[in-house]
Amino acid sequence: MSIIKRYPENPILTKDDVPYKVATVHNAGAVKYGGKYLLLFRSHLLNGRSIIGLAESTDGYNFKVNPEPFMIPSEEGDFKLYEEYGVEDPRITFIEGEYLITYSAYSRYGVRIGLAKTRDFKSIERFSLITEADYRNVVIFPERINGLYARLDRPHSEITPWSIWISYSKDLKYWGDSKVVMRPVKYHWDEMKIGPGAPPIKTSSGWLSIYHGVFQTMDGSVYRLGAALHDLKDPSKMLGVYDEWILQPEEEYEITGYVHNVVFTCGAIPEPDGTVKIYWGGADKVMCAGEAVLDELVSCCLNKSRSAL
Ligand code: BMA
Repeated sequence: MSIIKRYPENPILTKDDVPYKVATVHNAGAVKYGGKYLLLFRSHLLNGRSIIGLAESTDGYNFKVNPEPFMIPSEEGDFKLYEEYGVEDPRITFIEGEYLITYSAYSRYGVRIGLAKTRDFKSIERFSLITEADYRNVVIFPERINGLYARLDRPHSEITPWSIWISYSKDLKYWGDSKVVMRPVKYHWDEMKIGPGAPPIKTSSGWLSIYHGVFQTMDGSVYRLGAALHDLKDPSKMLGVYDEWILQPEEEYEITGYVHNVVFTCGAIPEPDGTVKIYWGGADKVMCAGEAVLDELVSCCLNKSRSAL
């Protein structure tokens, strides 16, 4: 049996649930806010560029989409320049009273990461562009570690398959002390590239990271999800990387869509009962949800680990 139990009524959101014109609903960041579950989801417009919408729910499965988009490309300054082609794949971290949203900003200059902040999911302040080009998948830890903000990210490189790195910051603006923490493994389900998925979740055994891994086939790339555990005090240290995937495209809505054979997560919500709700885009077209037990994911990482580097 799969370690992630799919919600039986998946998909939980499709373009038909969106009151404005979009082609897809996928790759949503997720958070609990004011007793509700919120998703910030990506949608392709009919020109192929992406914007971000907001949906809310009382049970984490039945969502209602706001009448207006939440984030569209900025009209101001540097953000305007670097968001020209769209904003994609938001991740949300609650830290010190604020919700931090990291998102991919696309432009003629490549893809880089923007950081925006909100306290109420109504107004949003674009804070800074926190990478140069050729980065995606930035997730910020929900606590400072040794006094510093910490993030996982995925730079693009020609020399090694795209890997997961860690960096630190005093102010969320300037990042450094970067180190590679995890690499794809040759002839393995994640051999082509990996990237952080949901922001890390604190458990008593370590920071649990749900990431995506890609395998290239004669029929294109297959996106799956995996799990890894980082040391609580020094998250650059890997305690284990589960050898097997935890989710792969199996249902019709994951196999066929805008891009076939994709499950891609940007958010997961830990619950007080030790379960975690995981949200993923199915085939870059719809939003799906499922549930897992945190302890089980942690023991997979600790008991059946492949090498991290
Ligand atoms: C990645 C990103 C994701 C997308 C995935 C599968 O490179 O563009 O947003 O879900 O490809 O198409």
